Amino acid sequence: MAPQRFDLTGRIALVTGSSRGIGLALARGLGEAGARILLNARDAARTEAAAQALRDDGLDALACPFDVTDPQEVADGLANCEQLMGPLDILINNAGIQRRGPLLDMPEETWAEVLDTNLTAVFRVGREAARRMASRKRGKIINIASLMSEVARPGVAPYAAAKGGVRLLTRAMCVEWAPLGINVNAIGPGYFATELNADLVADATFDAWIRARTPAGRWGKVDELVGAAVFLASDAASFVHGQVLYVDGGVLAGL
Ligand code: GCO
Repeated sequence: MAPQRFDLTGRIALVTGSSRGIGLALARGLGEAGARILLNARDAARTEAAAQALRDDGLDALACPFDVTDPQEVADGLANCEQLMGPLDILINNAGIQRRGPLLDMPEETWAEVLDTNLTAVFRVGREAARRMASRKRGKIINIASLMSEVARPGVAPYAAAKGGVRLLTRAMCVEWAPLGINVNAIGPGYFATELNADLVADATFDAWIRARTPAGRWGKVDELVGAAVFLASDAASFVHGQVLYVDGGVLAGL
């Protein structure tokens, strides 16, 4: 039995972009730690299917679909979340997209789409959640950054720019919202075998490069991110503020 400090029993958590991949794994993990889970994605049917799968496994989960890139949908969505389940204790800002291509040829709309989803939406959903949490002087916000909050590689400039922004937005949120009783931190995943990276996993050359570049010698498994999320969402991290916890198999540790 985990010590009380890691217990999330009764805490209400919203995870954006949680119909699959890292978001779904984090939602499941918070649920297994006792939290009541609100799943979110744009696709209502897929979000409901994911919530049903968690309920089938005995977890307390509901679907709350909305588009994190639409300000009105975010405002209405957070209100709906609290009507569905109650006051929000935990937000994981996970929703994100990847659009790869050479920066020289990067279309304006591609750049804007990535920055809007991966950075501006973190601000937008975070602001809405923080307004609610501040009234209760209590809350946990966990932004999903990336090892690309620190380093880049060719072909992912908008993603890296956005995730670099998430690192400093996390600190900006911290310095304004810690006095309001809200812990804001981030998790920085390394390379994980998810739908977002399916093409990379299938590319034998990239797969070999990542395995050689990662001291742990392999891709991460999405459930290996759960411990960091439960820790940052729990009372065990009550004095942890403004940090990015990298879960990257050691990639950022060396050349
Ligand atoms: C890529 C990948 C990365 C991943 C990685 C870092 O094209 O290099 O999509 O951007 O997101 O898991 O978070």
